[in-house]
Parts: sequence; structure tokens; C-alpha cells
Amino acid sequence: MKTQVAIIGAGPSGLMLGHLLRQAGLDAVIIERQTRDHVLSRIRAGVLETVTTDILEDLGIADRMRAEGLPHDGFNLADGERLIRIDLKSLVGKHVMVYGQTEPTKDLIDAAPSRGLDIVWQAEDTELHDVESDAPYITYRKDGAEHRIDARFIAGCDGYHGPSRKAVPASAGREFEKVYPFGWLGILADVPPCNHELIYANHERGFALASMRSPTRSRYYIQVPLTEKLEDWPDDRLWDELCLRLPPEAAENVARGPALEKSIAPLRSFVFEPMRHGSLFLAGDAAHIVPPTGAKGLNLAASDVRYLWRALVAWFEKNDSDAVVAYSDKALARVWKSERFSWQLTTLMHRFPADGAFDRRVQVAELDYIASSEAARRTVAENYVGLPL
Ligand code: RFL
Ligand code: PHB
Repeated sequence: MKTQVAIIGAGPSGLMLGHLLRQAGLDAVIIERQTRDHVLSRIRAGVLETVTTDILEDLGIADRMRAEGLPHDGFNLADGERLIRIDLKSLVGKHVMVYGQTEPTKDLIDAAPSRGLDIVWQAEDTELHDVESDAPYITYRKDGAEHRIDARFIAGCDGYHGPSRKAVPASAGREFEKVYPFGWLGILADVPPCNHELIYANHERGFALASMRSPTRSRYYIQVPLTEKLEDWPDDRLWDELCLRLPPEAAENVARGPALEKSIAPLRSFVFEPMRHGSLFLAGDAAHIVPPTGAKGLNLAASDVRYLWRALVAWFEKNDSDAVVAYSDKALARVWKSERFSWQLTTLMHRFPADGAFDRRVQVAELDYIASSEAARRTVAENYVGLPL
């Protein structure tokens, strides 16, 4: 098979890129390792910035998001009993959209056949070849048969564990990494949220986050040591711990219900540079990871895709390679600003096992500053809604 852009991965990056390329009249094929059901069962991001909602709008795949998504004009930072509201609307004139990652993923998958975007599910042993040449290709196995896709470019949208980043020789790339000494234990349950806006809570027992998927579905997280095992967290223990960490007025409103999903995710900051090697581009989690505290991961994937799509269209339509050459630097400039914000918010809101009284005083001082200074709140708001493209 031959195509213009072969995309590895049917996560948000690969799906958005595939649709944007098809809309511009280019050929693209997506190769995905998992089944459609598996991809749709992964509970991940909850908060979409305008960069992400704009892509869905521009693609004409936003009807359900407009009907079911929850625009949020603000969110809250809590420290013990104190609640600091970040009023996004009044501070920066923008909002974010609460529309769980599985929903736009489903909308993009459902729209693929009618737009001529082929997705190959359950592709095994995907390998990239000749990425330094002008004629790269991908091989994979499906149903016992070997397949090959020749392309002009390969887009590596295959997440942190995918093969694309590994196809860049060690001498041609550099990794930057920070691993945090804790993870997030998450629970999804069909109960009304405890608050109408998100609450990020710093507590002496550890961080907690109150989020949601809809007026009847809640998503909560608590910070746990990496040594914790899921089986040691029956639902009741998790609900009890959550209520201890949230500010009292929110804790009183927590409605309990059986877990629809429960998982522990480690926290990591990671960047791979550069994001292009020859005819291979990296986008989304394949190139960078942020801790989820800033709600930036999916939105960074969207901004990568926006730059990459424009670069590829200019290349195919006008034979203009400037944007292709500039892609990595342009994407990384935005990536590093989100890395900084996500790291800073994580540091401000979590309890680090090695921290002493000094570090805690600095956290309190920074939260005091945010509470008392509109300039400080505007800085948080500007980063949270997403910096300009
Ligand atoms: P994905 O979603 O990991 O998709 C990659 C796809 O590639 C496939 N793949 C392969 N396909 C073919 N062959 C192979 N060999 C392959 N290997 C892998 C995978 O099966 C998969 O389908 O990466 P993508 O598209 O770059 O999207 C990134 C986002 O998923 C991620 O950044 C966010 O989920 C991060 N994130 C959040 N982001 C936000 O913007 N806002 C949030 O509120 C937010 N909350 C979160 C999060 C991530 C979390 N976890 C679980 C890490 C909350 C959590 C708890
Ligand atoms: C979520 O709802 O899953 C969520 C929300 C905000 C975050 C991270 C995760 O910062």
C-alpha cells in the first residue's frame, strides 16, 4: 500500500492529524496496535484547551462536544481549608472544556470512515524503515500476514511506549526526564461531582484532585507512593482518603459509588529533542510527557498536530519545506512552556517525601501570593487555558 503520510497510533494525536490531512485532501493511513474498544476504554485526560476544541470545530466533529461538554470558567486551588479560585473568564477572558478524552477520541474514530481515513486496528510488530530517506516505509503484521505501507512521511503518534521515538538513532536525539516519587490513584464513578468546578488540593496527607466527566459522573485522584498496589485500595478506603484531603465543604458533598475504573498512573516529565528526524515526525506523548497536574498532555498533542498539519500541507501543496524544517523548534518552544507549568504546579500542590519544613513554607508562601495577587492568578490562568500558538 502507498500513502502520503503513514501515521502510527490512533490516540488523539494520530486521529486529529489524520482527519486534518484528509480534510486538506491528502492521503493518510493510521496503524494502531490495539482494538478500537481498547483505545476507547482508556480513561485519561479531562480538560480541553481551545487549541483542542478548535481542531474539533474546524473538522466539523464538535456537535457532541458542544452538546455534552462542560465549559468551565474557573477552577480552584485548595490548601487545607483554604480555597483559591482562579477565575479564568475574568482573568484571561477564556474557559476550558471538560470533555473526557474518550469522547473526542470516539467522535474522531466514528467520523473516520465517511472521511476516507483508514484505521488499521490490531497491527502487530509495527516497524519503521528508512526514516532518513525520502521513501520511508512501515511494516506490520495483521491476522498472520505481513503488510508494508510506503509513504513520503511517517508521523509517530504512538505515545510514550511506541516504536517511533526508538527509530531515531541515539546519536541524533536527546532525552530530558524528571521522575516524581509518587503516582495518581484515580477513580471514576457514576455519582454527581462534589463541586461544580475542579479542585486541586494540597493536603498534609498528599495531593487530591476533584474532577468530573458530566453532571452525573465524577473523576477523582489522590497522590500515592509508587509502591502502592491497586488491590490495597478498595473503594471505601479511597473515598475515605479523598474526603480527608479535600477542603471540608467539598468533602461533605462527595457522593460515593462503585468504581467504574480505578488505576494508578506514575508522574513523569519527559521531552525528546528533536521532534523530526529525516522523514519521521514525532507528535504528542511520543515526544513528551507532562505530569497531569496542569492538564496539558492532550492539549500539547493538539498543538503539535496543528503545527505538523500546516507544515505537511505546505509541503504537499506548495512544495514549501520551511515549516517542515521549523516544526521541531516551533513545537518544542510550546512544549517546554507547558513542561515548566506542569512541573511547577505539581511541585506546588504535592507533598514530596524528601521535602522538609522549608519546602512547605515556600509552598504556603506561593499559595498566599496567588491568593493575594491578581497578577499571580492571571499567570496561572494564562498557562492553564493554554498559551498562544
Ligand atoms: P496516546 O493517547 O498514548 O496514543 C498513542 C497510540 O499509539 C498506539 N501505539 C501503537 N500503534 C501501533 N503500533 C505500535 N507499536 C504502537 N504503540 C503504541 C497506542 O495504542 C495508542 O493508541 O498518545 P497521544 O495520541 O499523543 O495522546 C496523548 C494523550 O493521550 C495524553 O497526553 C493525555 O492523556 C495526558 N493526560 C491529560 N492531558 C490533558 O491535556 N488534560 C488532562 O486533563 C489530562 N489528564 C492525562 C490525564 C494522562 C493521564 N494518564 C493516565 C497518564 C490524566 C491521566 C491520569
Ligand atoms: C481529569 O479529569 O482526568 C483531569 C482533570 C484535570 C487534570 C488532570 C486530569 O489536571
